[in-house]
Amino acid sequence: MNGAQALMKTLVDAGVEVCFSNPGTSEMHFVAALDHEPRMRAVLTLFEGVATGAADGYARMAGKPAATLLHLGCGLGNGLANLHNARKGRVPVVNIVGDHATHHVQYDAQLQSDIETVARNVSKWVRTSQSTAALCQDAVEAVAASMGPPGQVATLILPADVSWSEGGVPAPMPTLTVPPVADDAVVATIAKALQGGGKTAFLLGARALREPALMAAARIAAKTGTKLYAEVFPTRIERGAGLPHVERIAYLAELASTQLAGLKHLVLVDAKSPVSFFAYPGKPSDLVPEGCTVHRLATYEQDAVAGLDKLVAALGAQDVQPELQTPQRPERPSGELSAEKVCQAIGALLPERAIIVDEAQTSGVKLPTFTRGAPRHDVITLTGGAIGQSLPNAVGAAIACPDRPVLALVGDGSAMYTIQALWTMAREKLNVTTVIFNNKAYAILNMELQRVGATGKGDKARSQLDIGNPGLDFVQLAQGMGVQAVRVTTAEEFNRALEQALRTPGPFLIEAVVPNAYTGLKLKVLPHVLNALGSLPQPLAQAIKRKVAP
Ligand SMILES: Cc1ncc(C[n+]2csc(CCOP(=O)(O)OP(=O)(O)O)c2C)c(N)n1
Repeated sequence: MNGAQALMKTLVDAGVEVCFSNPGTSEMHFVAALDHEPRMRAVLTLFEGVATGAADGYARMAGKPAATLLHLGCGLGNGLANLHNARKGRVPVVNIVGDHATHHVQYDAQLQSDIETVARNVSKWVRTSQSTAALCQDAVEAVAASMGPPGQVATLILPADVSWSEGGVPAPMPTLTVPPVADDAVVATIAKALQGGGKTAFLLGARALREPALMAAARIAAKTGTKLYAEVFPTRIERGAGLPHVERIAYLAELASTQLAGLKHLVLVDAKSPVSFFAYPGKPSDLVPEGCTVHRLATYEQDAVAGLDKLVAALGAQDVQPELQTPQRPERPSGELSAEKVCQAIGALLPERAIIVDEAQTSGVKLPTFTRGAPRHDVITLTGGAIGQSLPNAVGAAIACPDRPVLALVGDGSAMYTIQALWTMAREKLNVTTVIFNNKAYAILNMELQRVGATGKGDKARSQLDIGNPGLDFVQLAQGMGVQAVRVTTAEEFNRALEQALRTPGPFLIEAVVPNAYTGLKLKVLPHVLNALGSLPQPLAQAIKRKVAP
């Protein structure tokens, strides 16, 4: 066996069964080795940001890593933004990055670069494999490192000669360590805090937003009156009818402060203490209110479900009935289309066990409300804030869960970052419905321009946020990549298009032409409303929050 063949076998034996690739010359032996390993599915992408985002989406749904195959430092660099999103979501990904043969490095040829430096920005584990004999041991260490907990990006750099030389020795996966659980003293302290009176809340993140953790947290909530919050951008949250409803912390710091105001105790479960997404002049970055004690029931390294179960037992809440979301759907919308009506239609028509990949930005503000009582579904979000994630994530989610419908909701600006994902959807015949909100703008940045206190509101500044000139034609873009597509301008057309998309096998794209929700009056008054929130009574501030969010 050569190194590449042994590596391929090792990866599949370790459970890595899909490779999202965009190869070059230095990876040719790995590509050739695919023919010797029928258990490895190879999925070609036309940009590295698609490969890395697909690996991220796959792992969020499959619960185990996929591999990427990337071409030296430049290929890895192209994939960095979505690896960043995976890192922030604590998602396991194994990068295999080809490099020049070891004897070629001295010549500083065209594609020579410092791959390890590029990799380190996103990877907890980085290694350049030094010999064919050691390669497979390196590979299983990479897979084990990626799985954590916490899940993380591991990057194995594979020199071409290590790959092509004979003498590869497949290696078995090491036994993974069992994650520790919160100790008794921590659990006792938290149990006491939750029973001590005053306002308390959980902040649930990553693995704590899946059913077992949600049910345990909801039992505690029912027993103690503790509020359940999810982190702003969940890696994967299970929600809908029959599951506990969890409110997400708002993206806008002012609204998040309203949610958290008056808390005496905040319990983190696989989540970090809440901070503002960006800094704003004169505003605090730390969102924990004064006088609130922050507790950590599960760190990233610990077992979140076991920690919650331990707390359930400490509180005697095992037999408490958790409050569960009842089934409820909005009416189908009618009339002129808006982003809000698209969200309403999705709430009305969402199929069973759908996977929503949400990168709708300003257009998705009402989505959680309209889908709250829809059939049970998963939502994947933009964990690291680096846009261009949803179309690649949808590719990976559809490959991980071929029997589930995937709905990618994406702003027109975000879609353009990794639009090539449509081609992979067509090639692999993936059941992905893509909804593009074409509002001809980077709308969220219109709002941020005001919020950061920048003075630039002239034509030159505004033109940097306007993507309607020339207008983007997503139907033609999709058709050019082999994806069936329609453009809709009314709610009735959208309802029909969504029904058609959901019953059509393979990918389908709906271009929803919607107005920019952040022009005109809303844009002018929003910063002032947000500024005033802190000084308003809680119920009024909460009511405004529901109206003006994001
Ligand atoms: C990699 C990366 N580049 C740039 C940004 C800054 N950014 C945040 S949102 C946004 C525009 C989003 O536009 P669109 O997807 O059309 O959604 P809308 O704001 O119109 O709702 C940009 C450029 C980012 N978050 N990540």
